[in-house]
Amino acid sequence: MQMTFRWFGEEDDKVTLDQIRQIPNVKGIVGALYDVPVGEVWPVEKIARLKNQVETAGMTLEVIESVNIHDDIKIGLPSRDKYIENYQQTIRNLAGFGIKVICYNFMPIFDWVRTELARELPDGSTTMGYDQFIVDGIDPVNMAKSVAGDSNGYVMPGWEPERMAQLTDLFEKYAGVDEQKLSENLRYFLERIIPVCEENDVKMALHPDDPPRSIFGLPRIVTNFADLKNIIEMVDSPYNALTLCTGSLGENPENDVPALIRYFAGRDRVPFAHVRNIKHLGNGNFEESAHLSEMGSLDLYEIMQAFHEVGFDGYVRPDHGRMIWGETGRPGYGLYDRAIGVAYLTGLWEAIDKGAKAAA
Ligand SMILES: [Mn+2]
Repeated sequence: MQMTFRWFGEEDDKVTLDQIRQIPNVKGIVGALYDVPVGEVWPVEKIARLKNQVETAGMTLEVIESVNIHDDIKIGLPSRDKYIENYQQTIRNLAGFGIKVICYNFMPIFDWVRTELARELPDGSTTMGYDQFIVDGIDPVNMAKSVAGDSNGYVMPGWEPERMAQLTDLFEKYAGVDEQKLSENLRYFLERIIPVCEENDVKMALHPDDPPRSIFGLPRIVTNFADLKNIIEMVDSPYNALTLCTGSLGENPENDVPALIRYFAGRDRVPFAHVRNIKHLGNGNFEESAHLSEMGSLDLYEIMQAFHEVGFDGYVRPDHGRMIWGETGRPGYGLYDRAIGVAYLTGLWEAIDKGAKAAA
């Protein structure tokens, strides 16, 4: 297991690389370029600058989250071929700087969705929550406006204002795209991308949909065991892989997260994992709890045990954290609670690892 931490860049993250370096066990940064429009080639100069910043701070840059997929690829428009060519070139450019994993998602229009970004918990911390009843009753165009106004001045991933302005237009373009069509479009993309990944030793790691179910009538194809199995079989290569996000998959109580880890990480298809807890509140509702097992609905010990059992040596990062100790900033991405998450996951791993060695 290689512990990493997500960082949004000098201009757009209150958390500094120097702070991250002081979290025990964090060796690498999960980064991205945020000023390259979706669909364009990532310029080598900008990748070089990011890598240099991270290495100057004493860490490595081997995981990118995310290189986003242009909607024309997901919709299957003729213009997708141009965007796929650009994506291939971005893979080559990133490989030139030692990038090993690219995290991406294949959700139409929206990235992850929450209905509350600062729900107060009994201990006074705040966290993100999701209420299915609110989502069912909402006009997504208005939802986008409320998120834009409620994220402390930060742009939420996938919720960039310029995209949100085109929301009505996007919904029209997706009108003919059902789950089968979306799935075909993912296959089309992977068939053209994975050979380039194989040549350049970069793994594509698809992040599950969040929440793992259809919302706003849009198709979702990365939600459960059957979906994940279907995806890794579309192109049978270790380079066609998954980002196993315990929180996103765990939002559906029917997903057995340790079993998913044993199956997919056990087949060498999980180069990157997001590990966090989630608390089920019934009727599809949930909130993001602290990482500690007893604070939520997932057993983080069993999750780390499952990774250990299959000899996992990929990259891990704590996922979203709560806002604690008066910290303000990008929802889900403060310093303190994520640092506590790293310490907890690292402690679990050390205990599991030493226990396994003692028993051997
Ligand atoms: Mn995640």
